[in-house]
Amino acid sequence: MRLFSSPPSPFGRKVKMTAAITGLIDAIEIVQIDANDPQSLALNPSPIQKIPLLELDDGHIITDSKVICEYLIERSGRHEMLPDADRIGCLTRASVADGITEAALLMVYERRFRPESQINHDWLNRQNLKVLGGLDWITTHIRPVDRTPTLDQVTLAASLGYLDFRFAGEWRTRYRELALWLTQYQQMVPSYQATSPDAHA
Ligand SMILES: N[C@@H](CCC(=O)N[C@@H](CS)C(=O)NCC(=O)O)C(=O)O
Repeated sequence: MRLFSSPPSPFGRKVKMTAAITGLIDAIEIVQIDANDPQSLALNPSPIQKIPLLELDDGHIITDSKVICEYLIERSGRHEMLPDADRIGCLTRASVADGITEAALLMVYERRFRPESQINHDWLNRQNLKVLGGLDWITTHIRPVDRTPTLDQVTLAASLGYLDFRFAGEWRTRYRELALWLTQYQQMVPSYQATSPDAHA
């Protein structure tokens, strides 16, 4: 299998952590996509030019990080990552964590792709409210880290890691419980450190 991703991608990080936890990481070749290099971008078979994308050995593609993670969980048989008894709850918490990441990513893109004079501060504020609303909600819904983390926990860790990476960890002052939660996650899940944007995983 080939995973098209890039070190800073929070969605790619989620998939890499899931691959490590499910024991499938060694079956995956990682193809680094450089968003600033058109030749590199052309390598990605995604029809919508997004990463991460997983290409199977038979050429089929799987897009969207949540779908890729579900595939890896299914293929590995590690169903405790997405327990039947709480499947919808787990996917909902994962969706809120993904929503935090999406809003944060839109804020990064707003500054990256517009000249300073055209940056829409109302839009930035709107996205920031989604980040804060998501963090508020997830604070009261996330569970302590298990020995095998569940998909929502992996998703949240990738999301908080992205806020650390792109927003200098500003969230930590207001969300101390989540900061503690992330410390525990980091201690229990070695692939968190291994997939840090700085580790070029
Ligand atoms: N819902 C998608 C989001 C993927 C996504 O937005 N990836 C970003 C990089 S982290 C991307 O490909 N951005 C390029 C673009 O939107 O053109 C997923 O979970 O995989």
